[in-house]
Amino acid sequence: PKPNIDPAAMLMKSYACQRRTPLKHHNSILTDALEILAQNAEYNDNEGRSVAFRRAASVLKALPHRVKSMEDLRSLPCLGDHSQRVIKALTGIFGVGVRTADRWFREGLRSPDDLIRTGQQLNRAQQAGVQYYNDLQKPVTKAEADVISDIVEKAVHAVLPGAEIQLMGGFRRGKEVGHDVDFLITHPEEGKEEGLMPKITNWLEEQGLLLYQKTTRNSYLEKMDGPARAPNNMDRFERCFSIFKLQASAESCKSNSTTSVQDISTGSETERPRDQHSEESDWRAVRVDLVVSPYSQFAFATLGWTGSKLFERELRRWAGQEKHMSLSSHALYDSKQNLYLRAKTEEEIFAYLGLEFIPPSERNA
Ligand code: TTP
Ligand code: MN
Ligand code: MN
Ligand code: MN
Repeated sequence: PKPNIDPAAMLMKSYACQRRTPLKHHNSILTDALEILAQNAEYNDNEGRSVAFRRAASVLKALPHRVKSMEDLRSLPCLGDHSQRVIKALTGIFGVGVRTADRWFREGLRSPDDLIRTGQQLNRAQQAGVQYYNDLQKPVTKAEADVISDIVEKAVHAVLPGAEIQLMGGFRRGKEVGHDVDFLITHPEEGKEEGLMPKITNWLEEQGLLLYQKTTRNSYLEKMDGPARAPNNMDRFERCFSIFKLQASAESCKSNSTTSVQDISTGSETERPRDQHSEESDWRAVRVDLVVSPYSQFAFATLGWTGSKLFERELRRWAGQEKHMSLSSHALYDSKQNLYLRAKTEEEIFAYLGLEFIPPSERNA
């Protein structure tokens, strides 16, 4: 078949200073994703990669129409194989995996709006991902994480007094912003934590604080997940992927109300489909991960859920290659002695691994 030739793509100049790049353009879903990757590369001190992503995003901003097919991309300058693959994945939507994104892309869909317009069959997670797309793109601040911590603490203590709650992930490492808020929950009396998650989510739901949740049960069995099993990064704790409904603070409410509804609804550019949550509301959607761990695994779960992801990967690599041990968020197994090493604290795990203890704030690898 003859390739479709896109004249705008064919005419695209390769230097940004040769082109007109408007503020509002037609490919923001793709350019947002590319710019996040550019930022990541920047954090990892990979300037070449970062600039490559920014150039690719910039080309799409200058395109006078929405990208309609992978063919369109092929004739564009500055869009290498890698950027093309990234675009293909469209993974910026919560609940959308690479396979679904790929199918949608091949069907010509390019944005959450397209999904709504064409009446795609969406599962519950994807519906939430589309509905709260704008909110979920916005970073979560430490202040917001603190408000959510209070809510989670209240919920957990309402259904199980004596339970312990710990802020995990990026915020435990001292980050100022994150893409979500992570919590680890346990109870000093082993067994008390069993079946805790549905009670927590019920409580939150009754208070109208949950927009979406999907709970998976604990499926960890030491016998089966132990040394015989290939190391797996996914853990088997009872856990809940959720989206919280977070009321805006008094301060930001005030600044919202100074913008009149009329201002917002003029001009079709700023109008949002009804199915998407508006940015001018007095609440926002925030991704929250809740994990429940038995007390005996709490130290391993704490270490596993603090991150960063690279730090975790390197810990496991060190354990395997240098110590002949297998580390997961559940346990540490010593292959030479054929036994599980028990630990009550992260410090003990570092000691077993023959590593100097590194505090959470210095695990931002
Ligand atoms: P994330 O919340 O994905 O990452 P983060 O908190 O470091 O950064 P961000 O600000 O973007 O949210 O994951 C937190 C930690 O949890 C990470 O170290 C990996 C771990 N983790 C698991 O152990 N199992 C899992 O299934 C997932 C998704 C994460
Ligand atoms: Mn996180
Ligand atoms: Mn993340
Ligand atoms: Mn998370």
